[in-house]
Amino acid sequence: MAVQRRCWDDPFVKEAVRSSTPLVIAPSLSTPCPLCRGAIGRWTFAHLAAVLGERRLGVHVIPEGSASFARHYGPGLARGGVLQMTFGEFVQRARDARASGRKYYLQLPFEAAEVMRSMKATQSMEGTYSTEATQSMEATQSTEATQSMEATHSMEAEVARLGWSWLAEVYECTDGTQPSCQLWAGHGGGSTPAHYDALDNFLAMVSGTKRVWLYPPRHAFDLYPYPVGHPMDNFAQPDLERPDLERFPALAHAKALEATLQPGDVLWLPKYWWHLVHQVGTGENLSLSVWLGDKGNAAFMQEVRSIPLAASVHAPIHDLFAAPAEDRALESLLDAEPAKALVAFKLGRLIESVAARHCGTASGEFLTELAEGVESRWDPSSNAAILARRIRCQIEAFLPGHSNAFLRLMTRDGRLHPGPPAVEFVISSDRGDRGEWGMLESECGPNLALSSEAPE
Ligand SMILES: O=C(O)CCC(=O)C(=O)O
Repeated sequence: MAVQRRCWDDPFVKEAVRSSTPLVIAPSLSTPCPLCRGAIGRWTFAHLAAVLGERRLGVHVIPEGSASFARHYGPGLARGGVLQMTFGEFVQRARDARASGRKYYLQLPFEAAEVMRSMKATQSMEGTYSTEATQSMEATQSTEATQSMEATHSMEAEVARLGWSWLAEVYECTDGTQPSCQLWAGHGGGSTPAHYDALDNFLAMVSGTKRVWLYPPRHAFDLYPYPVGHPMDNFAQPDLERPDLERFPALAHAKALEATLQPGDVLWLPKYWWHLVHQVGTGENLSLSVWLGDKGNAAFMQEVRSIPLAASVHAPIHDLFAAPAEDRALESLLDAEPAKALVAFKLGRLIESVAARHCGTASGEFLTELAEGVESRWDPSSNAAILARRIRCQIEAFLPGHSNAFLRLMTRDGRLHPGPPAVEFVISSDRGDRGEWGMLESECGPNLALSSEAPE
């Protein structure tokens, strides 16, 4: 199925943003979406090489035969890695790529906080966005913001040309939201493997074509995310361009929405939607991601804390892998309530994180056994049994009557056990913390932690 497509001045755009419905925001009467209008026809490899000069930038490289730019690579550059070079050197390497067989992908993160702040001062946030008003406002802003910077021929001046006020209007961010952005420059053929981000995203196509596959948060467990704590725990383990259904049978349940992005298109990509992005063709491929919003963790933590733990779990613990009707009931519930599906996914990952803390690498086995209902054979005073009870009570509190099915959703089809091969990754961009789930665990974990207050 295709992602819906609407012109950027269609009132539905705001509705799609409000309701977290992915959308391709297309040109209107051949006028590109304001967000990227100032870059279309201007941002070329040659122009950016001149603008960025001697700055050394991170360029991902993958060897001949590879098509997938993971975020983290193996030791050495045998499986790919990240090199530092100027934009000009990247262009040269991209030109030589046909001979070397390698692929290069330049990824330049930058902040646009200042630009958004100055835009806010000059714009009215009221009412519906009209095409004419938009165009004149963007033009004024672009001129004012760039005049002082144009002389320096800087990336800041380039960034100021983008349609920040359109974005602020559409995203309704009057609260000082600070986007983080990334320029993607490739030479075609490579893919960014399936993953989700915890922020909302507007992915603007500037030159070349990208093909995108989107999976809703509800299908997260069908995509076999790497285990919590793995440096790629927001990535799917399988290669979704070449799915191995024998090894990853649950992939058969995950149906993607598809979109092709051309210059002037912007993909509205709500947070936690999984996405796989492929650069089509062999020419210059330039796009821009603008991430906005908050990760929703504060709301999640409040929600989890505010649910009183169920005192007991009424659902009988039986041979849980043989209850398709229960599975279907949970799946229908999550299909009907995408927001609940997202919180359920986060709760599942939190549980995985807590289990890993107590069981180490055996956590996948532990949770899989729990889903199979074997804990009735455990000594009730053992740590494992206490942890199992707390986990069940937490799930029951959030999804009454569905705790068995939820544990199954998390673990069946080998999702957690035996799990992926041992981690052997060089981390190319150190997150410097324990990642999203570690943070949630320290905030919410006490609900689940082993303690003498565990409900019996
Ligand atoms: O365009 C790409 O290759 C990846 C884009 C992406 O993952 C993102 O914008 O979050």
